[in-house]
Amino acid sequence: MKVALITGITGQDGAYLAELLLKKGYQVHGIKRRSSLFNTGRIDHFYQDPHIPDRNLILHHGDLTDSTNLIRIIQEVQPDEIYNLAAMSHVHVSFEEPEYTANADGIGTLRILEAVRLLGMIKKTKIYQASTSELYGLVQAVPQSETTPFYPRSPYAVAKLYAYWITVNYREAYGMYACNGILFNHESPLRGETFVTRKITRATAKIALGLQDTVYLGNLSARRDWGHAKDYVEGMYLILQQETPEDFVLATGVTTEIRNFVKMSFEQVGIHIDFRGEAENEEGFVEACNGDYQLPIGKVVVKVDPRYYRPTEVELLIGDPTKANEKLGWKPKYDLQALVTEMVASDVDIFKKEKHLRENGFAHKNEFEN
Ligand code: NDP
Ligand code: GDR
Repeated sequence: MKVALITGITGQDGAYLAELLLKKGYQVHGIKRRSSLFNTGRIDHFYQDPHIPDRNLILHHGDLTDSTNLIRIIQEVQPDEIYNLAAMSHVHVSFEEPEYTANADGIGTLRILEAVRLLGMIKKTKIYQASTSELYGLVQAVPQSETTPFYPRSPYAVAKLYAYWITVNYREAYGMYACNGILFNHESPLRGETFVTRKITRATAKIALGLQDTVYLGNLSARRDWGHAKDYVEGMYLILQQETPEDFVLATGVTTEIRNFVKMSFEQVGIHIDFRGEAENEEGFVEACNGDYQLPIGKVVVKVDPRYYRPTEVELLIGDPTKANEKLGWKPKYDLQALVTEMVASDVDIFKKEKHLRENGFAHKNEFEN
């Protein structure tokens, strides 16, 4: 039985990847952080109680900022494959926590590589590093491929640049099987609530159901290449199954403005949104509403709040997945429409339940939106 260790197993990608590897017959170990509240919501549906004999999902407390902890876990688990997905992954927050981000996202990767090297496991253990399209940053060329130069634009991206190159360096210096997956944005119903897609699909559901009036967003003109996380974790797995370790871009090759994602999301509930011209603080208002949900025409439901602007922005991402198509046989199954449909349906479901609880006095308004 193959053994995998996933850092960041409680995150969006960790949850989908763990499920995929369990289906493939792996024994899956995951590192989760100690927290004051339960933080395993995304993996609870396949969580296995520690008292189950021969269970194949095992969680360990750990942190990418703690070398001795990582060395001990890797020594105990003896993984065939490590998927290093743990990170402070929010670009905007990285401007507020730059040092911590460098520690977890940059040096954290070094800690994993060094642990494998020091434990003499170079020949046994393959390592996947969660690299990112944020590395491309300020546009140098499009579409962005494995050979496009990097120009990171945030403390997050700079930390991930270190992680990218230290992975390449350990591969070249020590012959490690260590690879970067340079993944463009991928989303799902499990996406963190403060990333823009999920923020929009949640707001769509809440506004349609009368639980919220307005959603405040930042730069609506940025463009992203969005795929579905389910497709992307398949790609991560394939990257570690090749003869020789290499780096791969995973992307859809299609780019879309944030404001168009807003429109697509609201269309799902029969609400047509129009934006007022090209002014900096343009607002989005209800142009037509013909679904089950009724909102007055002209009602402003999208507002721009500069607090969500980033000090330096990544304006345009569009990936070229040709290498992954050709060498891995990887092709995304979801297009953006299918992704939006699934995300909105999931959030409508969640908030219908919440509405029901609220209306019957079982829930309170208690939310912190970023
Ligand atoms: P999430 O933010 O959903 O998950 C991040 C995970 O890392 C969580 O399990 C989190 O734990 C954990 N984590 C954070 N800090 C630490 C730490 N110091 N020690 C141990 N664990 C930690 O991210 P995604 O699943 O979306 O992304 C996975 C990886 O892929 C990340 O490295 C991200 O930067 C990268 N990436 C993501 C892309 C995307 O579009 N989703 C695109 C390209 C790269 P907790 O649950 O306790 O917060
Ligand atoms: P990103 O994702 O920065 O691309 O990083 P995010 O969804 O946070 O932002 C995408 C774009 O939307 C703009 N935007 C807003 N973003 C947020 N979060 N909130 C808003 O209100 C808002 N309004 C507009 C942003 O300015 C940006 O241009 C994600 C993360 O998963 C990283 O970990 C990963 O490496 C990259 O994707 C690829």
